[in-house]
Amino acid sequence: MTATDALRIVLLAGGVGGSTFATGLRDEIAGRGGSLTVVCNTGDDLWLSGLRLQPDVDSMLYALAGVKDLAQGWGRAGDSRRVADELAAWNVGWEWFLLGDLDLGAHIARTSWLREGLSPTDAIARLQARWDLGATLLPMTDTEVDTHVVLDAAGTRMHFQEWWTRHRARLEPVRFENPGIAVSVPAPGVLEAIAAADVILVAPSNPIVSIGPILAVPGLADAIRAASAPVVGVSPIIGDAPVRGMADVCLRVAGVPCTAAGVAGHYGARGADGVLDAWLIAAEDAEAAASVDDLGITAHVEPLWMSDAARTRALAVAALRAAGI
Ligand code: FO1
Repeated sequence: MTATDALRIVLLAGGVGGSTFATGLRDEIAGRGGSLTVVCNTGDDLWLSGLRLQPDVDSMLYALAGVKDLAQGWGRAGDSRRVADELAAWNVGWEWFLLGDLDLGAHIARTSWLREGLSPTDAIARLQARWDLGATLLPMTDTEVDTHVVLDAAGTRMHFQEWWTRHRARLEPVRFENPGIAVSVPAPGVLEAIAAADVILVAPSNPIVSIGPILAVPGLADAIRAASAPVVGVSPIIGDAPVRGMADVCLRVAGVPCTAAGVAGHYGARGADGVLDAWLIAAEDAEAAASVDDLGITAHVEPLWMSDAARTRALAVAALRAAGI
């Protein structure tokens, strides 16, 4: 690309960590006149209290709009729970899964548009039109592929959100399943964005239940492998522990070591049927650089903690630098 071309970035991301990284990226490329398309995980979506919830999409939406509850990592800042308390009194929904009043507005809007016949992509387009996000938000697929956590050989299962929020990932799973993912198709615009990208980034999101479902949508990983853009990932593991959340349990279930190199190996090198060209790891994991390089993935040691807006933006700069931009 030349200096006059607008930089086109595609980010694959989950909700909590992914949306933080996306804000830094958006802030950085705004000054460079670039465009950002976020392909968001919809594997943790669910129907609850008659409403369609898209937790990762909404975390991304709220973060980019500047209305996310940053301390909590999800939901709207300054939200209240008047409706949630009423629903609990009627024993509707899950008492352990809080739907704030402002958040409920998004769920009701989405569900009413879906009932009118809009696709999830179109509903998300309407939701994001409310704010100037500085990015385009796409779901990975319009097909419902909610994640199930299978708990035993007999196939006993629960929805991922129940396992994650009610049981705090303490029940040992046998595996995760996304029913229907084998026949899902990438949402409109996803393959086109990947093909046209100048750089493809993989956010520091949960590799198994956030990035995993995105890459499992048929055709999506192949499109990344076929893309002309470099693919750079950011490790969600620092010092052998997840930056946030309970990704260590998910990695163990999938048989992936909870290390920066382990996750790089899980994603694999593009040259070896994987998706990565480069992988950002923290200084705490610098000794893993050689084994990442041995996978055919170029390791870059960078500060990965997104502890404030400046550090988050610096991480976005580092990811673009690793892509040669
Ligand atoms: N996470 C929680 O730990 N407790 C909750 O009560 C909760 C409610 C909730 C409601 C809407 C929403 O979009 C997300 C919500 N989350 C909640 C976050 C969510 O369960 C997970 O952190 C993500 O799905 C994991 O990616």
